Amino acid sequence: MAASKQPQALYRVEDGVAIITLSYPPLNALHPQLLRSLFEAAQRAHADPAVKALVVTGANGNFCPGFDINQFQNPDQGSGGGIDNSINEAICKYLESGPKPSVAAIQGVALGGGLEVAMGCNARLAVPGSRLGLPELQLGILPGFGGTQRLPRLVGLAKAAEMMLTSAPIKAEAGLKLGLVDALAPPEQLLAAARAYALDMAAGRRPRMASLHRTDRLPPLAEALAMVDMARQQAAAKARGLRHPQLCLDAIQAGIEHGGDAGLAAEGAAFAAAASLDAHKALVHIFFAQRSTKKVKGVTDVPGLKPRPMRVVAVLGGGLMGSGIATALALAGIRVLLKEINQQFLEGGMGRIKSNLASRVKKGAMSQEAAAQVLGRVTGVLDYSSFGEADMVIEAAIEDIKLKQKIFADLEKACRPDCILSTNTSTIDIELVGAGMEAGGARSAPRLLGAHFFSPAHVMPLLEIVRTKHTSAQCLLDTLALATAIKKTPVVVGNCTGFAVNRVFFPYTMSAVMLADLGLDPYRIDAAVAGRFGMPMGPFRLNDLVGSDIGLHVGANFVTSFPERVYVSRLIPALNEAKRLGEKTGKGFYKFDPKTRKASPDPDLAPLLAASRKEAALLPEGAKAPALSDADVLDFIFFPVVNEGCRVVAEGIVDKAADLDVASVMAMGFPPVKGGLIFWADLVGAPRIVARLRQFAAMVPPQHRGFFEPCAYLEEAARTGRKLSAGPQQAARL
Ligand code: 3H9
Repeated sequence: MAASKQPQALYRVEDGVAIITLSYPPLNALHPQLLRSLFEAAQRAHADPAVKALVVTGANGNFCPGFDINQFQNPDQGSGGGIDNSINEAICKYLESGPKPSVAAIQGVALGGGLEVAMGCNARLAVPGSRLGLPELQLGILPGFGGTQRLPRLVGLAKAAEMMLTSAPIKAEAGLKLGLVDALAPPEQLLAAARAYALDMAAGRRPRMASLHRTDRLPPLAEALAMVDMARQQAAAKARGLRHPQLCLDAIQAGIEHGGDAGLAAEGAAFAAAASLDAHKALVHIFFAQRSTKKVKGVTDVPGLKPRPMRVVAVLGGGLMGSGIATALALAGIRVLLKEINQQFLEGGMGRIKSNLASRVKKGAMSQEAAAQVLGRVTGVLDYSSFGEADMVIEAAIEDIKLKQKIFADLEKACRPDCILSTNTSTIDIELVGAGMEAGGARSAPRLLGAHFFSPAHVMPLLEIVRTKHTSAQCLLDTLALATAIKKTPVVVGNCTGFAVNRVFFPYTMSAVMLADLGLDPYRIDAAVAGRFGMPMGPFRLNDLVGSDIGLHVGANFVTSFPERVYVSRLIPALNEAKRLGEKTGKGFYKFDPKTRKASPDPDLAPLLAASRKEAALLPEGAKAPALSDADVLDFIFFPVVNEGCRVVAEGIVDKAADLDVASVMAMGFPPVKGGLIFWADLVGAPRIVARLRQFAAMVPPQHRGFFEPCAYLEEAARTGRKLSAGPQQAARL
């Protein structure tokens, strides 16, 4: 069916059944106009004497991904997307208890409001593999078309709460077992099967179920309330003070205590409350920001430019990063040449890939046979003789500039002229990496780029694609397509020391170390950053995960590139000298239980801290550590991070501020409910950030004040009220 771009419910009658097709490309999201049209179509079917039953389905091979999320960002619609609950309830009630029975015919996805419309129908037929779920919580809201009431009544309370709280969809096959799906049908038979099912109900050959009033799947009241209570505790532990999961559970509880109709009213109120919270705005922002990173001006909009096939990728280096990258590639069906410098290292690299796959098998994410097939895609090599096959090379050797330059000189000779040459360096200027190639790298410059993965590379969701001013649009497009193929979110960034992600990471660690040198307890700092702010872990715990040696090495690049705004402490070098490298040596800032690897504070750190504080001399002799609250600690750590983020935006290292938001969430673990670094900074407000940076600068001796110096972009925003997310008027594009 050729679908118009207009949101509408198409209507036709076949064999006495009204087929109502949700149509709004690409996936048939429930635009308010589509909802109105669906209501009219349902009314028309009920009024039509030739119609005995209704089937609701979707155009474009898809059912529906829920309410149109764009409406949540539409200022004309007010908070919550201007949802008219009366029409939505009317639709579901009409389908559920109107004069004629209804069936939902599902393929692709039935998510959020889409699944809620389907649950309003008297039965659901689905194509195997289609995905059903209520992921509203991931947008900071809760199901608002009756999902909090109907799902528990169809699949049971425990499963329904799990589906809503995790936002994870289930496959149609699982839905069949749980009672969410009534029958499966292959795509070509879906409509016919749904029609027959609907006619069976109309003729009384099958019972007509109304899920809102079912009670058979709900446990006795006391048991149900205990379950809700447990879900509340789990949600509170996982979601650190967030209100919307609790609001969702409020609605579920109301329905259990007072029945489905009262539950619907409670759901409406809870939905409105959640929709007014900052978390909702932040999560919707992240939803769209994540999708917009794939659209790169001058690359994805070039007419006729298409990604080239990526069949073979060579990975240089089988260490932690290289083996993770090779795992990600092989999992996506790509053939991998894994090159190492000797047999022993090669075996180590292959062993790491095997164990990455084994842990997936253990978690039930894949079968033994599938893992063996994936491993079969990786060929270990010790020289460049097979590199002519490679469509792309990803170099993941150690961070030694001379070594990398030699490797790229060799690669230029070993690879085809159309092969993309990329480096996984985390900080080094890409042009420097390529400088050892012929004509100083100029000849191969268009195919040279950074492909910066984050450890563990087969798990972490971001790929930072670094372009130089010479990188060709074709090579960028190919790498963007590769990112999608290996299920990573790509962010294309400009070339500089640290690119986007590590640029904002460096003040994060430095301000934490400065606080420790000011006399604050590192464990307390970590507790505030992780517990109160919501980062996955604090900066000292992160140092132990990454390794003090790596921290020192990476830090040195920043000291060279940005000497006017670095804080150099003795603390990390002292940890290195004491062989306290972190988890890998059993101790760093923390000590690690050799068996469980659990981190705990280490009293042996005290002398190192004392020595570092003495040498830093940030405070006058004998002065006490400043009395900073946890809120002060968070400002001290995150405002320099925002400041550096503003430089990244102003220099055009990222195309748009939203790209940095995505990168900060996906690589740094910045809490998504805060919407990413710059989105959050706008909520805090540039004037407050600038004022606080000035206060912090005044706390330390003059030679360290450059660390807090607000950049011109941040200052201008503070002065003019311009949003930091607006981007520079004229980006100093690289
Ligand atoms: C809701 O339903 C509230 C209700 O309870 C009641 C309220 C009272 N709206 O992700 P993709 C677009 S809240 C608008 O790249 P994939 C998406 O932006 C909703 N647009 O593909 C993209 O557009 P573009 C609850 C939507 O295959 C294009 O479709 N539902 C919506 O990787 C392709 O998407 C959700 O939270 C939408 N609802 O993933 C589900 N959904 O091409 C949100 C998608 O212009 N959606 N688009 O960039 C998803 O999780 C994924 O998009 C999905 C497909 C799994 C469906």
